[in-house]
Amino acid sequence: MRHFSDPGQARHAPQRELHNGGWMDFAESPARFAALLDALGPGEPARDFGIEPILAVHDPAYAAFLREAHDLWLAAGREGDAMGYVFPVVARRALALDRIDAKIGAFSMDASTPIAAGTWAAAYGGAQSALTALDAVLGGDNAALALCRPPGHHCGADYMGGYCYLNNAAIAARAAQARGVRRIAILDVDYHHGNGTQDIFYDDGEVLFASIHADPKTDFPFYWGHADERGSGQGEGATLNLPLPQGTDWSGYAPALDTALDAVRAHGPDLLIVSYGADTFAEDPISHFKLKREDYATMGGMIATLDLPALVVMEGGYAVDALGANVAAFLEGFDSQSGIRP
Ligand code: Q9C
Ligand code: ZN
Repeated sequence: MRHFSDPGQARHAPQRELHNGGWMDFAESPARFAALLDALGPGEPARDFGIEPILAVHDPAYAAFLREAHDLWLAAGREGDAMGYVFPVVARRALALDRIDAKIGAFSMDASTPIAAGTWAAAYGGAQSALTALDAVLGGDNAALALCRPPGHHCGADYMGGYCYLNNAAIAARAAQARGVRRIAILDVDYHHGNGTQDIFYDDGEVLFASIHADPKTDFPFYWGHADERGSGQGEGATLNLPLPQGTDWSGYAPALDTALDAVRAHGPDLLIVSYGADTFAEDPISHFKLKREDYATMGGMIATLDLPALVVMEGGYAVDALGANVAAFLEGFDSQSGIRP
């Protein structure tokens, strides 16, 4: 399948993140993007579809904040990356948001999502990559890959978190709907639960969100992704969470993937969006599953047997030296099975 990206995606380069009460190097580094381009080749450039498809998902005040946050940080006399430290768990909407510290807390779910000088350019470029790859699929490609970086699945309509600023999968889903594709399935195979994507579509019965992830009892993002979250209102039953324990290898993962694929088939979508994270890899430095490179080929092949037009968007994966090969294995597995009916 073809792949798409924007050079601006390299411009997001925060220095560090808060981790277990101290600092560590920022795991979601520009080196991830370089490794993907090294392994897969340069691919094709994203086209610019403008801000509207982003605002079909994200609150305009949040998007404006993302764009200006680092400038406000510098204007407040700070240096380095903008980071929040106070979070309004009470009366979130009623707050006066004058200081950068108030804004950044109100638009965040965590303190591991710093804003650097190039963050907006990178997030915007990544969203355009997803829209460009979507356009290839709606134009007749059976599948396409958006090399989004930063990732997207932890951020909601009006909050960032988990290294995510714009929800690329959600933006693509809403853009597809605007072009007449009503029923969509989002399959999230990143190690972490895609809480932002779940939030955005929680009441929406047309968009299935199915996710396989580390049990939030033990893993980020803790407050979402439990098996009893199944959607609400019109969306009741259109959210499927399949949490798995730390240490899960392919023998534990494959049955969950079968369950998720059955749910996708039952939903009857016209488009599949895969939020693909390679942080399920055994050697991932911040995650605790035990998948091997060859498992990604199997996974890709199983997903391809759905026989649906598919947009793949990159989410996490922090074993930088192995990332390119892990993504390539997934693509080879997918492409080898695509067009073959189950
Ligand atoms: N310092 C994605 O994979 N915090 N996000 C972990 C380690 C956040 C991962 C703590 C992990 C978010 C897209
Ligand atoms: Zn992840």
